[in-house]
Amino acid sequence: MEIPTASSLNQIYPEDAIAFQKPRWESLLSGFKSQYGHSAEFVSRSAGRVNLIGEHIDYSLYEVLPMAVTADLLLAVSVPTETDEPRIRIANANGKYPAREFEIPSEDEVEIDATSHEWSNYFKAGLRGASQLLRKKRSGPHPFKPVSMDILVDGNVPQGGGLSSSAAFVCASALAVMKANGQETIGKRELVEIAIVAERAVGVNSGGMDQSASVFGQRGSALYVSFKPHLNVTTLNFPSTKQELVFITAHSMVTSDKQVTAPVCYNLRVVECSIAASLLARIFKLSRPLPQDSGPLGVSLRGFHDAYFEELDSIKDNTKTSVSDFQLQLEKLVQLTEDYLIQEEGYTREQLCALLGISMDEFKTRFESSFPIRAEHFMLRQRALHVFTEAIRVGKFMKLMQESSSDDDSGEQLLRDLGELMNLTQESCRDLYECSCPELDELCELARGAGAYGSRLTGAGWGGCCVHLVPKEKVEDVKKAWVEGYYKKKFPDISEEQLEEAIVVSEPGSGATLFPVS
Ligand code: NG1
Ligand code: MG
Repeated sequence: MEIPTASSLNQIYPEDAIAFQKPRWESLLSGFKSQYGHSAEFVSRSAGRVNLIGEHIDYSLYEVLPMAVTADLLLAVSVPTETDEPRIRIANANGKYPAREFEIPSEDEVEIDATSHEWSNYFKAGLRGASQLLRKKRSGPHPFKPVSMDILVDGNVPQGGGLSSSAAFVCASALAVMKANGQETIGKRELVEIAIVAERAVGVNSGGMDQSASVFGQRGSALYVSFKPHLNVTTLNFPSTKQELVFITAHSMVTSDKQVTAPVCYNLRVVECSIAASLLARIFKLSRPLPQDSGPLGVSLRGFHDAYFEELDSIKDNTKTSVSDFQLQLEKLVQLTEDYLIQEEGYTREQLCALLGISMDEFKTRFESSFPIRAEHFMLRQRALHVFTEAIRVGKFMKLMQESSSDDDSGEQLLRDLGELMNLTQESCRDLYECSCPELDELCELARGAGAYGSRLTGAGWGGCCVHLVPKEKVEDVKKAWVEGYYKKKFPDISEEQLEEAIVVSEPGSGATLFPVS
């Protein structure tokens, strides 16, 4: 499946978005001209996303269910030929981000300082990923030589909002670099795979959900993304119920700066999950070490899951019952976690070294060398319980979506069931994964009180957005509850415009696209 080329905005956006998008694109292209004195040649675009269910399990290689949204990241690009050394000039339509210029090393990797919070790092990550791929593709007698690019960026995915502005930026950048360097056809999966690895260079050991949704987005559909045995994305239709279902996102106005908080939040969770996988493998004396997989640390809970059940099958030990159904396997893993990862208070490094039979040096190499983390206690029990139960919820959500399409009753029960799964996710994120915050909890409570069927944080959490499944006739009630019970109370000076930006009815949008400028 290849990245589509669009010739009109109608191919990218829904009808009612054109009135807003047209002037936005026009101002991007005229802004480009005034910035560089010549016209852009093409626009590369990739989308933000809302995750409906499956939170913090992509890096453990479990399936997730996001959708792309209409908010996106645009890169207007030209390829100037008159420069001596290949170089990048990049500016942003948002004045908050200063213009940058740098040379592209012709053989080495482009350098990214993950410790500095620099907006152009996201472009560099895309550039790095695309260059690696181009080098591989053109390794013959005419090796890859990067071209210069002039770029103007315009993004309207809220930053630090859990709608994945970062992945939209990295994917659109990698796509732009491919196109600028003459790679006219690019596979969607190829683009996603390079973007996943590339984004980690920015300092966060992320999974692959965001890039998958950003690139594969399909107007009107949700996406079912699996990572094992390899990346696979299928579209999933929404059930056709009489009672129309609407997803609304609300921004808590707490910006979660994932890069800054990574050592105690996101990256620490990735490490905890990987340690849990290693420890479970050790406890159950698996005969072989867990295979290296595509997760950020190479050893994932899904890796343990598959190895454990494979081994059960192969020894055909009658005292242990083999389970082939995926959902039952997950339930078994929940039970094993409860029975064997018993330390509610967490595990110290010293305890883990003893339990894993490794030295402190090895522990640090395996779990702490990619990015620094800060923790005294590793909460393996809670994190693994979240991951396994969340994977179960994704399976149930998916099944409900699929089974219901032919259902012609009002669909209320179905929406309630879907909503209930979302509510359980929120509970698990709050209590077991500890990635919510009081503001997100509050927005969820208010929404449920006003008629939402399901409310949960979306994305990494610790701030940012939450997503709500709301029957259409309750949308106004839910908005009112937030405005009066949250926004106006917490931010008395909040403007109408800010409110409009904070509360968004999210429609499933299309993914990465190239747009030639004539
Ligand atoms: P955010 O912070 O919302 O972009 C992150 C990760 C995802 C996934 C979710 C939690 C990146 C690029 N994305 O999303 O891979 O793990 O959190 O489900 O870091
Ligand atoms: Mg992000």
